[in-house]
Amino acid sequence: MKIKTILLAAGLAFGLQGIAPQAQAADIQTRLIRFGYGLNQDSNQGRAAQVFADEVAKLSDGKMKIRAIGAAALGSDIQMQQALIGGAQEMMVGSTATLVGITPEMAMWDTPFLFNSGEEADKILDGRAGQMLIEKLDDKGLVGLVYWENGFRNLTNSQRPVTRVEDFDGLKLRVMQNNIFLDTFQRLGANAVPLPFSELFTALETKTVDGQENPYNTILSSKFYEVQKYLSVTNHVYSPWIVLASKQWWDTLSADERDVLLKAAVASRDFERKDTRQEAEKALAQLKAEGMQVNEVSPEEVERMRETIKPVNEQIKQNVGPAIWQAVQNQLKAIRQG
Ligand code: TK8
Repeated sequence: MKIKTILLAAGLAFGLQGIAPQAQAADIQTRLIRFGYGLNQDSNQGRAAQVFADEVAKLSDGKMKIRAIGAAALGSDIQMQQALIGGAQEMMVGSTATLVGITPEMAMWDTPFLFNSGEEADKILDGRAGQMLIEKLDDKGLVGLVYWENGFRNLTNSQRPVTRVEDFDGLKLRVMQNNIFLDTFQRLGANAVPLPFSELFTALETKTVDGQENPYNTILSSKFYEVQKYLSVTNHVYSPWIVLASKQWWDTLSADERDVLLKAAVASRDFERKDTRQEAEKALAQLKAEGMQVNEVSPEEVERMRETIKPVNEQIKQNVGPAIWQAVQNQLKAIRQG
């Protein structure tokens, strides 16, 4: 009898205690979230999208469902950005370079030879400067969550090995849809053609363009080696990807729901960078095995390329403004001094 009373009291106590956490239970609704991306499902982008989806499901007890849709099935980067702004799509991941039309400051990340390593990029992107740029998206109808690694870009083409600046001459190169990339490759002497990534494979296959530039991972996962003979190791720029949400939709979410998405985004970012770097290390050998002819570019020639395209920095400075430009330079200096 006594034991029963104690148990009853304990049960009551637990029951009462149970009420408090329940009253504060996470404010999470059942939601279906479309998350679009441009690369194939079997790519570093696709794998990280899956990690994001799994993480969101886990943190929301399965209430928030990410439907990850790859291969640009929801549209090119720019089309998806517009869908987010209009509230017709919830989330996406894509290149910061394709955002420059909406947020000119994003051109910061198009600065040729800005970063010396992925780790250096992480520090800047996850630090104050990266945050300053993310904030610029706010009044454009977009919310930026985290940066993923697209990576150092390298040149491929079907015509010839590019070992010197002169080899760019007349090459018809697809570039991302942004004036900085257009200007950069025009200065090198190429005939630069802006095209969405979603049209790139076909453009290469039909020889509408001779070449393109992207990280090893993408050259591999998009099977560009099937239609491109030459790969020149230029590492001319480090490209981030950015995970975006529709601001219109984000504003309807509870604080708990936003928290789930932010935490999952950080987890996906950490996974993605590791995965991308591991893959990149092996990718060059795989591309050679697929028959690509790979050439290095000598430090002297890299220096000549750097000098040739230096004037684009002025254009970028104008786009981003002196505050952000200087913040990045200062932070880089601090990192390099250790
Ligand atoms: C994928 C693109 C791609 C980018 C490009 O949607 O366009 O070349 O490097 O990753 O964002």
